[in-house]
Amino acid sequence: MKVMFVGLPKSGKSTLYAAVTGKAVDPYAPPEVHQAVVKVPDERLTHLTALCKPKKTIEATIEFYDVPGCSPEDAHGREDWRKFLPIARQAELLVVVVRDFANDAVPAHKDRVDAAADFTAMWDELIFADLDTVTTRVEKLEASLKKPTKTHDAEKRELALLSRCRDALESETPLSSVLTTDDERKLVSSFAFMTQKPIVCVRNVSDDEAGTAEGLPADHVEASLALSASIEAEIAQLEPEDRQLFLDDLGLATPARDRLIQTCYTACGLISFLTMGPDECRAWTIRKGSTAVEAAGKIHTDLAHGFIRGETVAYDDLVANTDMKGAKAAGKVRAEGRSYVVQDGDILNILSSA
Ligand SMILES: Nc1nc2c(ncn2[C@@H]2O[C@H](COP(=O)(O)OP(=O)(O)O)[C@@H](O)[C@H]2O)c(=O)[nH]1
Ligand SMILES: [Mg+2]
Repeated sequence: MKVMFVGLPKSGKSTLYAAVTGKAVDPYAPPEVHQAVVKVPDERLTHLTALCKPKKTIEATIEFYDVPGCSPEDAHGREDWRKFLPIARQAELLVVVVRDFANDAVPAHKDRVDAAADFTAMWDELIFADLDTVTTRVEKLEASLKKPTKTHDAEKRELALLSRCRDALESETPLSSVLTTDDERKLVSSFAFMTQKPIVCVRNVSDDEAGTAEGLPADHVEASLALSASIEAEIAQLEPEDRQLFLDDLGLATPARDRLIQTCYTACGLISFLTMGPDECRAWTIRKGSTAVEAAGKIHTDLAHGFIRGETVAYDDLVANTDMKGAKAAGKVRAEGRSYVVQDGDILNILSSA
């Protein structure tokens, strides 16, 4: 999964990126996109590893991107930001970071601390970016339809859909509400519209609010959470044994990295299933609602082709019965067919003729 941090300048995107990835960003470097792959923390996988002592353990991963800030008020600022849009369009999820902390040393963008207004400003930019794409394409299609071409029917269909998209964007409706069928989404998939992506809103609060603040209520978002990016970036630098003490002091159960990753999973409709054995214990990411044969295909296409059945046990059932042997004895290991809907935390063993 690719996750992109977007927001106004000085909202704390790079600080949050450092907190989540452990990689600091030089604030004086020229604006550029930063990218890092983060292992998804999963206590279940840690426990299975302790149980099986496999040769290797492979965590699920998530890619984070830090995109330079957007200054919509001035034409250059908008143009500069739009240079990064082709990269931002590759994201499956946008994390909009809004500033809600005072810091005299680093004045806020336009000297304003107003998280709700900043979220709206960023949201408008996403709408404008899509509207530009749609308008340009509509004009091209209209011109093309005036000439005799063999592709008229397909062009007419696309034009009808994009005209609906344009109307929606003009009334500030995200394209996720317009493109509701697989056919519609396929027809315009090459545009990778920004307002089609799920959004998580992060309210970046001051250090003293780190343990108490709540997420910003905002329209069009899948989830909202509050954190203090600067304190979380400090926590990320600590040795693991000191980290929990620091978090306890702040009244936090887990670091922002874990909370954010969990929120991204939920916002994208993703879950994890696990595989275990003497060679390898591994966490896999799939869409919620995926079937056993789709999960098999995630591991290897051959496993899906030759699918016979999936031996399945819920993680909690395995733990409650100590190990796989115990779970089997307690009747908790089920044989499931190809259409079984995989649940978060299922431990799967796929039997295949391949
Ligand atoms: N007090 C405080 N300062 C922060 C916080 N988050 C970021 N900053 C500071 O604000 C400045 C801008 O942050 P940065 O992450 O570079 O913002 P970006 O422009 O959105 O990438 C940096 O000097 C950070 O140290 C926070 O939660 N609290
Ligand atoms: Mg930055």
